[in-house]
Amino acid sequence: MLKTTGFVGRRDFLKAGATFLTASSAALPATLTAKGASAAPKIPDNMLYPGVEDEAYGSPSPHEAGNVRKIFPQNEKSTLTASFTPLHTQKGIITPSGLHFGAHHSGVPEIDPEMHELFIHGMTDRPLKFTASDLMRYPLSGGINFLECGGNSAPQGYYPEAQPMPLQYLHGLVSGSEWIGVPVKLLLQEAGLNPKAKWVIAEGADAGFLARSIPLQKLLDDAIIALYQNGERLRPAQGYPMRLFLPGWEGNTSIKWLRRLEVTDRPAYTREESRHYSETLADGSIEGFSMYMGVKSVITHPSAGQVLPDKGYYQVNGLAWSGFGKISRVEVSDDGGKNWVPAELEGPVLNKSLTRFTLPWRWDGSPVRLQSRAFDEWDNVQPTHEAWKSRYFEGSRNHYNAIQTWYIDAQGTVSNVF
Ligand SMILES: Nc1nc2c(c(=O)[nH]1)N[C@H]1C(S)=C(S)[C@@H](COP(=O)(O)O)O[C@H]1N2
Ligand SMILES: [Mo]
Repeated sequence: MLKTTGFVGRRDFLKAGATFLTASSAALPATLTAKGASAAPKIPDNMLYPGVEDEAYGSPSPHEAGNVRKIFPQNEKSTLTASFTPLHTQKGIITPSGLHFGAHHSGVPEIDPEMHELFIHGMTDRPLKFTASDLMRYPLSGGINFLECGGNSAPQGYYPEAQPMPLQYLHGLVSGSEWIGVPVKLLLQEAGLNPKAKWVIAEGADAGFLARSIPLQKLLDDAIIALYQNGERLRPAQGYPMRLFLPGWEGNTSIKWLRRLEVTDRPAYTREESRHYSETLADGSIEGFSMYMGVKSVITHPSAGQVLPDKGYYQVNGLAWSGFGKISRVEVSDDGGKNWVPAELEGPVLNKSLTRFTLPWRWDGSPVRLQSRAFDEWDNVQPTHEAWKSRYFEGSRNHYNAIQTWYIDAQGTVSNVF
């Protein structure tokens, strides 16, 4: 077991058991050392009277009112709004629907589900149209997947200096949900595909006519017209009554409020794929149709915006994901990437899904550089910040997936550094 750093391997942790905890108990918060637990607990007031009635649609405890998204509002130059998921509070691979990140180029349209129709037309044997209730009659399928904006973590790629931002602003344009809907393949088969068809133009019913060209193959593979998110109908901001959902692909291609799938033999080069979501490489050439979201991870605790109250024992944990498939392993370092220790993958490790990782760690109180790097089942690995920068032209910001470094100073303040 590598012991140059403060990480405690899972096996060592279990073997040492109580010894480890006692040895470090000086650094444990009072609640963990169970001081005064020998006396029976006092009966609190809330046990003396029955509580209040439940609500028809449940809501979080008022004591958790601070657990909200941060909104980047529309301004005089742009109708884009973005809302950032509080990743630092999320424990688990599913983001509560009310905390799912949002990216809306022209606001959230108000749509009556009875009036909204999806048209499938173009190079098909017959055109088709569906309301959401028509789609409900098909067999539904889907899975637990992440959704990430191509512009997530943009400040890291864009600015020459690391910005003093919390985790939520730096990386909060990714979330996890269970998405359920109709496989697009079923609908395309029913429409009958012209053998020369290669692309499908997907268009949303918002004021910006947001549209993307999608290779037909993806739609025949694992794409769905999502109707449900986390067990209930989509929220308006997530595309109610129906959205395209493309597991693992750039968030922008999962067209919300989907109204049209036009089957063609060539891409349309829409605004979103020529201007907004194409990348300029270091040599000045343009990389278009960069659909897959790369392998990525971030330590969510400790993370920028947090302060470690004291030296001693902490459970380092975070989230990893890859648009190509399953996460195979995550390694962590507390010496700026000289030594790497394997973290434990916790809970289900699913295809194109957020995946939890964790490792016990003892902080000795000296300044450290804490990092994680994820690998996926295809052996893709996260690049360093420098390697990422050298691939792209100055000022690029999309598809940033480099290793995140959190600097913890002697006071325990965690901040973003390169
Ligand atoms: N019609 C339409 N679809 C859209 C968008 C939009 O503004 N309009 N935003 C896109 C972008 S940039 C992203 S990252 C995802 C965000 O989905 P979410 O808001 O459900 O998180 O939806 C995509 N689909
Ligand atoms: Mo996006």
